[in-house]
Amino acid sequence: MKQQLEEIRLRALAALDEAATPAALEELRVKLLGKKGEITAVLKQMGKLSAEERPIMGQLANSVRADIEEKLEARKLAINAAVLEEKLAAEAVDVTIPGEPVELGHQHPMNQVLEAIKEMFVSMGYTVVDGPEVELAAYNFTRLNIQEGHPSRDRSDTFYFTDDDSILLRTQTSPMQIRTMEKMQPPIRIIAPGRVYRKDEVDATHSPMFHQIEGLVVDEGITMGDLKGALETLMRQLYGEDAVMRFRPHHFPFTEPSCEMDMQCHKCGGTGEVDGQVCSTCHGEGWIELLGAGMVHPEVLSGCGIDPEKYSGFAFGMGLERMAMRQMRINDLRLIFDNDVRFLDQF
Ligand code: 2NM
Repeated sequence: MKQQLEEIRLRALAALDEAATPAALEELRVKLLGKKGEITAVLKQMGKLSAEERPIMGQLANSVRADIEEKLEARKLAINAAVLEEKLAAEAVDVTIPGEPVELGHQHPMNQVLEAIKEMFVSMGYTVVDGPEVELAAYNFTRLNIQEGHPSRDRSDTFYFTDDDSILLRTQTSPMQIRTMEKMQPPIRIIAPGRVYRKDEVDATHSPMFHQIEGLVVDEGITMGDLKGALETLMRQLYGEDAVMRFRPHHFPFTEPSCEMDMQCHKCGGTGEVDGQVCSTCHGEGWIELLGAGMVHPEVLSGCGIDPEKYSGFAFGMGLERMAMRQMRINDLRLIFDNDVRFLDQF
């Protein structure tokens, strides 16, 4: 029996060292220590022993059982640690792998130009105003001194909503100037950027929807000199200190006197020719038309409750697409509205 027990101890400890899974350990525990296990089987033979041998064998059996239990516990801890280790290795995330790059978008070129121009006016003390695109003909035309029968009111040029031509899509942002003068007394210094609509066929330079920035300054003693100063300051900031400007007489119903402002062509330097060819930028003119402007008509001021004897003002308007096309060298207006990312990515 003594030999049997010693043999079990040796074999059990070796087998436990080999066991690699919790299931293998459990199998060994049952086989060695269970009710029908090897140690129980040996103890069942104790009856054959003498009274002196029995406690000695009992002690030996207990020490074998204790060794096996100790080993079982130690192996259980080791195997669980190994299983955990393996699981952690399998599930490990390598935080040092570089991430997928996220492609950042940017402002539309039109908004870049709009923001730049807004910023310049705001720095000169102007306020930005915003208002309805669906307007009353009264604000879009009549109160701007554009009388019934004026060609710009024609149904072939303007989008009307009603048969009596009283509601329309604004053709300019000047109704915002009227709305502002109606609400506040001078000093007034505002710009009104936004969408405007005219019945134009789409081509490289025309679209039925485009953007304008109009401006208005009304105060005591405002003159054409203030107009020239403000617009020259703007254009020098946009096109450089050496930009050359000129003002030409023009006619608008809502301003008197009225003018247009041109910039000398940067490509041909005003000669209209490049290498003996007609300049492609100004088409041989030597000048590029930038905007329209003028001194607000006294009828427009008094129509808004502003006394033209006390106050005077200047106003101007420019097309934002044309500004963007010049600045970013875009040769076809349609590209601005297509929103093809391959185009937009260039800005
Ligand atoms: C332009 C050209 C010249 C203009 C005039 C006014 C108002 F309301 F004050 F009379 N707003 N905008 C104006 C003047 C607009 O656009 C080419």
